[in-house]
Amino acid sequence: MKRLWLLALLLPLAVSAAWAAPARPVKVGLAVGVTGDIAVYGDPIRNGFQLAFKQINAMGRVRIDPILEDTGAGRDGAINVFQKLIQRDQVAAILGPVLSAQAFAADPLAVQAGVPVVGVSNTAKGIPQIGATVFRVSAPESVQIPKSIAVAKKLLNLSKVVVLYDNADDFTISGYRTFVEELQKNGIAIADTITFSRGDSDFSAQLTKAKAANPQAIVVSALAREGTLLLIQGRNLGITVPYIGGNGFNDTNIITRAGPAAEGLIVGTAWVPSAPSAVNLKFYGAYRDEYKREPNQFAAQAYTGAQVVAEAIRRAGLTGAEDARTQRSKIEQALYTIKNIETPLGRISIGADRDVIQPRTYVAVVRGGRFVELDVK
Ligand code: 1QQ
Repeated sequence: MKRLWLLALLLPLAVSAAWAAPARPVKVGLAVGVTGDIAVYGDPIRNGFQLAFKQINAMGRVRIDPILEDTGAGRDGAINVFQKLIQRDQVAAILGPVLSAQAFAADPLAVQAGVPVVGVSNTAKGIPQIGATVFRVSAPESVQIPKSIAVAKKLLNLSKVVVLYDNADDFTISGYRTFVEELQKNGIAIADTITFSRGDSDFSAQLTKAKAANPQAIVVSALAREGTLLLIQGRNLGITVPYIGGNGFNDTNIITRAGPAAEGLIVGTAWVPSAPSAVNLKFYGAYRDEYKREPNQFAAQAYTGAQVVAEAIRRAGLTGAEDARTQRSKIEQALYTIKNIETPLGRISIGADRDVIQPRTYVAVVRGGRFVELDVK
């Protein structure tokens, strides 16, 4: 009798404890290119995701099963991974893919299936406009480039540049167009516009032409591999003027590889290690402990994307028992409610247009082998 009494007393406790942490984890797909020439982005992105989900699951308010799939560096790889995650794994949401070009190719599959996608590194124009389930936390180049050009103009007293861009990638083409608009708005003359294509390795013809135009700076819209080669080969050809790069240059590997040729490079960035918020300090320290290296912008954005998806899952009240369709539509709705949440990128919101609203972004210059925040008043 006494025992029964005890059971009656403890049963509600046991039941509510079971309800507090969802019975089944919610599956979230991570579509990341960790091989090929975009691994410089994919590595820190994967790390940022995995660190965030480890911490989130340890806190126990939601349970998430992150499923990592390597897209490689191309469009087809991204399409295959999206198909697998959506159909085989029945994921509730997808984080990724790395490149805007991959997002334009693969995100429509998720839109079709009603699966929310949160981009963490896509910065071309038009990403959330791919469809009603596509969101992003990565500040677009249309927000970043105007700041880099304004700062570079003041710092270098710019009146004449050459523009070099990769005409075979959606992000680099989009960035190129934004650079041109901003240069024109600022009255900076474009002495020459020179193209190359993703996969090229010898840029001597382009750089010789650029040098001949005698610019004060070289504006470059490129991904990391080509961007690094442009820095190195430019320096070898005697180009000493600074480069102004887009988001593709946002990684310290470029400095490690290009060495002194990276000095003076100016880049807009969504994250700086020194951002003093408690969330950023916690992220920075935990990342260094886990991976024995500094995080970068891509890691910080990935961590933020994971936080945003987890918060949407929490707000949607998912237990893990719902069917995938219900989970997907509830997460999609909850993503619109993300306002002013504390992340390593600062206090960000998701706008009605599904794009990130990030109050503070930065411009950095490479000095002494490090990215240094530029604050030109
Ligand atoms: C894009 C980018 C690249 C630099 C991805 C890391 O911003 O493709 O949109």
